[in-house]
Amino acid sequence: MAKTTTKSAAKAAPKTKTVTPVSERKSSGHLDRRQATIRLLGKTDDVLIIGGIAGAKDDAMGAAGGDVAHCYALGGAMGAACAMGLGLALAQPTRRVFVVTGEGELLMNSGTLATIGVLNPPNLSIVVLDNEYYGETGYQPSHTARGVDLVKIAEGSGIKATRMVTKESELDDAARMLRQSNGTSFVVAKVAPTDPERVPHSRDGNWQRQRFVRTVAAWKK
Ligand SMILES: Cc1ncc(C[n+]2csc(CCOP(=O)(O)OP(=O)(O)O)c2C)c(N)n1
Repeated sequence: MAKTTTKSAAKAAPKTKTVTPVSERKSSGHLDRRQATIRLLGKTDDVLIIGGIAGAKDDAMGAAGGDVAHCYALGGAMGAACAMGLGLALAQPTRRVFVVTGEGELLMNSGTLATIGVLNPPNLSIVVLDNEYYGETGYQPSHTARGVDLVKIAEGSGIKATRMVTKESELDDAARMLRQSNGTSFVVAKVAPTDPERVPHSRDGNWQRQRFVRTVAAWKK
């Protein structure tokens, strides 16, 4: 009897991805995600950046000038961005470390904020791009669309320098706080649920990791 191979089964039942059309996406956020990231991070030559899964990594790379060595862009490891940023900030206390993450990713591992609040590295700056959707997987509404407030979770975790940014006029002040705070800083930017502009980048995670590690080591000297 002929066996059904995985390949032919996949052919018989093609994967479908339902995406909520842009016109049906409702969010309280209006900021342009890429422009907000650029304004919040500012000049990035002298900082280390962890770009979270999905659109956040494109926005992080977009703000950093592309697929550059000092920006580590996550793929697949949802929930890891803030934890990686924390480890990096502790290991590199003389460098500013930016984490750019989506609210969906942070919701997956929001307990990390408690550890960040306790350890409180002053060189760690976290930017959450909150579009109130799990965009990458088709724009399913996330918990922040239903009242969950990540700024309050950060504050309850002991992070003192926090800001919710909803308007362009609030970006510069938030950017200053991200650079100048004497403890970990945390900004949620309420962004519009538009598709993030993709940035071409290497998908070889091992190569990317090695490039990032080499950059950190070279900067240390
Ligand atoms: C453990 C795990 N669960 C689910 C996924 C699938 N996944 C990838 S990105 C994503 C949504 C990310 O949402 P958010 O961080 O809000 O970013 P957005 O796409 O909205 O910019 C999901 C559910 C994953 N990669 N890993």
